Amino acid sequence: MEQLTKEQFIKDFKAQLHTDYLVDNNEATAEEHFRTLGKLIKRYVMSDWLRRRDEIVKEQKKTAYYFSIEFLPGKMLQTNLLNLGIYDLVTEALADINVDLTVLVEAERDMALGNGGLGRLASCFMDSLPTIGAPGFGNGIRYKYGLFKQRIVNGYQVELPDAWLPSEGSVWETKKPHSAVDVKIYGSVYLAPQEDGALKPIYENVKTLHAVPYDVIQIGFNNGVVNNLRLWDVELPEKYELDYQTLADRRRVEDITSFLYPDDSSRDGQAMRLIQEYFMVSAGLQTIVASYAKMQLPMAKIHEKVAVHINDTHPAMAVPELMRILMDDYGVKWDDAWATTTQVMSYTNHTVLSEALEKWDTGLFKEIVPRIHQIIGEIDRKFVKEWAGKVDTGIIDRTRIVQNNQIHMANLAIIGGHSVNGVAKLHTELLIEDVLKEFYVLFPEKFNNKTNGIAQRRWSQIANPGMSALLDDLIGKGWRSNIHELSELEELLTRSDVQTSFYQVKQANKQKLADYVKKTLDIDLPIDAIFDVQVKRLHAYKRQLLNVMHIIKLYQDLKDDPGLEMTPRVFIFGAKAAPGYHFAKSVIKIINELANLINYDTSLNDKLKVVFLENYNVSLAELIVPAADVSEQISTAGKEASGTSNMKFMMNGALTLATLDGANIEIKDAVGEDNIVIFGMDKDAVYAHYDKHDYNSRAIYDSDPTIKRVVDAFIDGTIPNTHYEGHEIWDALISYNDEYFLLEDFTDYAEKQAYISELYQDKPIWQAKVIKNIANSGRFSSDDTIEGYAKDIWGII
Ligand code: OX2
Repeated sequence: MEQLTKEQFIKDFKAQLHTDYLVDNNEATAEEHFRTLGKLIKRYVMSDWLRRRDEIVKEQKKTAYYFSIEFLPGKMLQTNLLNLGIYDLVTEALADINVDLTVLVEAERDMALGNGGLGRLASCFMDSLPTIGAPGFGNGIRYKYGLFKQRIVNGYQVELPDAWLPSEGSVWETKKPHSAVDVKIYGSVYLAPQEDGALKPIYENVKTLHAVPYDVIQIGFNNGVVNNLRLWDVELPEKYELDYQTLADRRRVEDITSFLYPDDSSRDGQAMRLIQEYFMVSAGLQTIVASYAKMQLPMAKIHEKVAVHINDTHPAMAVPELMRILMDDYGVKWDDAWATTTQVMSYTNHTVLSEALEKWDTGLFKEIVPRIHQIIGEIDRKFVKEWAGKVDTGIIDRTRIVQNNQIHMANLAIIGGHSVNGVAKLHTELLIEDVLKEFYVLFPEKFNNKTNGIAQRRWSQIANPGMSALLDDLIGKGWRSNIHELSELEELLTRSDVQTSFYQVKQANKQKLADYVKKTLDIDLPIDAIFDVQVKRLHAYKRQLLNVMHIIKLYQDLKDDPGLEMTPRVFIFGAKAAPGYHFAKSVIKIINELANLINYDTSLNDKLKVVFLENYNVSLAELIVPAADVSEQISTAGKEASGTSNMKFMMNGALTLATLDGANIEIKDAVGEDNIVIFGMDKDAVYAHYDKHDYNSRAIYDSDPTIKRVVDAFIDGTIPNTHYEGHEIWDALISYNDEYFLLEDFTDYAEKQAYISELYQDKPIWQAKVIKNIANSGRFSSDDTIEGYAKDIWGII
């Protein structure tokens, strides 16, 4: 953008306010101020945005498209100001006219079109792609309702719709009706032989959806590059309005882009989900192929200009859809279409949990996307034929796409692409050795690792301005554009004035969080306590329950001996449970009731506090992460693919308490064993139990009185109002043999927690570790991660 002055900005701001709202600055609401600023930002970047588009077309740059059913940007205002390089100017200019930027920030609603790590990673990549100057665009769905809003009522999670989208639309998006495309679903299709011997698909009774794109600006950091996140919305096509005569028919269409993850416990819900996936994939690919076609290059060489990334299995239909478009719309022969499709596509796996590897009923495919069903059948048939006689038939049976009338989406993505990556070293190893090992036999060359990263600007400069200012003082401002300069802190680890400064920043951040907790929950948090934080989705494998068990132990210890010397602790949780995930909801109830029990027990003398923060989301994370002393990353080894909050905490100077799982291992490698606290079984120990079937939680329970007492607290009335949930948990741990090995890891976990308490007392040692963590966090930048994707997988830079 052009050089901007404060005066010019104020002029622009006031004029925009007049134009849009007919109000003067001092009359406008925070919401009006926010939207006005958003619009101005868009105006300022418009020429960069257009230039970017033209340059890609003119120079015929190879472009990557990141297809993801989730994007979780949170708020965009601060990131956009920062990346444009006008954050300070705008803050000051607004202050000059009595407008407080922080109030505007509050007025923006979180864009939560994702559940957790997977969607947040996609958004970190959307920030990093323009920042490294790479032509990489997002492709997803413009859900009207994002991830549900969580309220806690009587300790229980209640889910409310998240109506994030204002009626006038998001300020960051631009609707592009002229770029709309039609997507066909349902009906039937048969192949009619043509004179030249080719087969032409003839469709009957299809329903047509109108896919309208909304382009959301993605601004690179201080480099004038603006990329695009394209989100698709559904509309009723006027041309086909007779297909949708009743209100119910129309509603059903509108619902396609209403919710992120519609409830898929019914067949209807599953149909909706499948339509969402196809809708996004088809609309995206039709557009991409059409713009490639304009280049007038051979269609069978589309991989030279286009890369499509399948983020988790949801967009895996990109493989047959690209085949369909190339063959049916552009007349490319199967073999040529297949050769180019497999070079266009690449896939990231985000989990080893088998329940998350999507499988679809073939009947549903046949009904909703009949042509795609046919093409998948043919890909599958050819796959089996190609490998017959070359490898064990068992391998073919287990890797093929269609098995027992189910379509395996991961298999489709792997067979139909040229790259499969895991998201941390251990995760990729596990894919190769275990989860996808038979694919590794077939296609070893496809496998590679890309350890996750985070958009460091958001998690340092925006979320932690206090720390950022301190870093400027200590090592200069270079780290703001080159995060690796943080390593210069290595030389300052033991300087006591530096340690004190970092400590003061942390205390101020803790105070800010404490104020929020006071305001929202009316609980007083002592900021000299250790702030011990576990924020992430609630899932059994993430073991929030292990954390709970340790809190129960501390509570019991303090009740036994109220005079017990103990570093005061504040345990902070934030977690949403999937609406249908019963066990996870019971854990939330237990945490809340335990918090009530502990927080109001004056005999504990403020040594222990527990808070469950409602509605954990990106904005809340920006408040919580900078305030943490301890980062809990305690999943059963081998289960957490990577984790990304672990990186955010580290960057903000929290000490990681972790199992050797996911990216925790790489954090350990980065900071050294002395600067992270590791406990529990490693992946080999966990797998040894799987192999030998020798785990016996009841034996541990029977032989260890401390553990027995903790576990019994779930059912002996210690925690009020949890009769039902307590029994459910007790049963999971004892009757059903503790699937995630909490009991086995408990003793070590509690010991390491005691060690942390001691360590915290020794400020110079603690602070040196804090600074060491910050100093080494640069390696988890998503700029670097995405550079790996851009070079190795997509070949776009
Ligand atoms: C998450 C993984 O659980 C997490 O470990 C990882 O850091 C994140 O993806 C980004 O890669 N849904 N969410 C995930 O996997 C799936 C499936």
